[in-house]
Amino acid sequence: MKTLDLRSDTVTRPTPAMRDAMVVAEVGDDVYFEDPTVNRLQAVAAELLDKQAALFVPSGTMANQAAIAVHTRPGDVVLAGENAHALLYEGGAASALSGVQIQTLGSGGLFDAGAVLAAIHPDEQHYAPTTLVTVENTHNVAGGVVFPLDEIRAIADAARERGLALHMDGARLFNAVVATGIPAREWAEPFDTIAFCLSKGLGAPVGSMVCGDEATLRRVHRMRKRLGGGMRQVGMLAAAGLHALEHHVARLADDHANATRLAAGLRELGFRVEPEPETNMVLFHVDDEMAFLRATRERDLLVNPIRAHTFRAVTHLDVSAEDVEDALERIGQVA
Ligand code: TLP
Repeated sequence: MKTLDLRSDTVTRPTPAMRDAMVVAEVGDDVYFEDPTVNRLQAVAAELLDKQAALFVPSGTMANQAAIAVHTRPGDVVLAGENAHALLYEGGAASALSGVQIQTLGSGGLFDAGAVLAAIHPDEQHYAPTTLVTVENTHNVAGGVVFPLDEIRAIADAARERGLALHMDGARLFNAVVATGIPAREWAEPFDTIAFCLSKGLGAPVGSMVCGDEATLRRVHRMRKRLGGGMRQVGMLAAAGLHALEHHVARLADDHANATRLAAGLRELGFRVEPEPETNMVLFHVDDEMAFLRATRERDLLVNPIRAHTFRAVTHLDVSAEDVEDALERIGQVA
């Protein structure tokens, strides 16, 4: 039986065409700025997001943490949505490496400008300075929800007025782009830094980008070095990223359609699906998580529990429309 892996869009394997592009990539020592393929990827990313500069980093975690480090000082407060990846799933890096506290706002990954204004600490000795707002778009455990651009703009206005910096964890920014038709540069405009991943829905084996103005990116660059992320002949990985940006953005619409079909099928089987999928993730309710996990694993179907009674299924490059029907059939056998 074919293993159906719906744990995450991180599990994709490079396509034959992507592997071909990797094999023939020109390379050089990127610490000397001499890898032409990395340089091209960085130029393409900066252009796409209409920012002055972009930097190739090994992971989404490093992208977020390098950005948090340059926007803050130890002791500061960073505002973020509920269950932000940078808070829950980055090994405690924000506190361990930058010495900041993350304060969450709103629910389901979303919050509004009023919540930001209400949370900002007064400039008084008792309080830690609030210096950064981060927005996760789309959200990894709230069900791939898109953060509405109007709300982002209102948050950015409020944050700027109070002197806060803005960072977007856009690990799945291109899912938001494809779901809304709003170009990446419009999403990026309100932010000082934007991180996006090549290794999620875009299907590259590794790599993320941090984009922003030149002065900020010089500081991110030093932070990447400090974190051990200075890489050498990584043009082969950058080639995968370039291939992904060229060939795997529009096809995210297929993942979204597959997620919508999966949600409908799960409902037909009697599952409560919430929220309605907007992108490539489906969250569904299960009473007995352990029994469900065991029964699905026995049928070579992989899905992750993400909190009590809730499973996450993610569609991606290696999951076809037929695979979705197959997954529904296997779930039907255990439901
Ligand atoms: N998310 C992974 C897990 O770590 C939970 C997943 O399967 O969703 N930002 C967001 C919004 C993410 O979802 C992730 C990975 C990251 C950052 C970190 O990226 P990597 O894994 O490249 O460090």
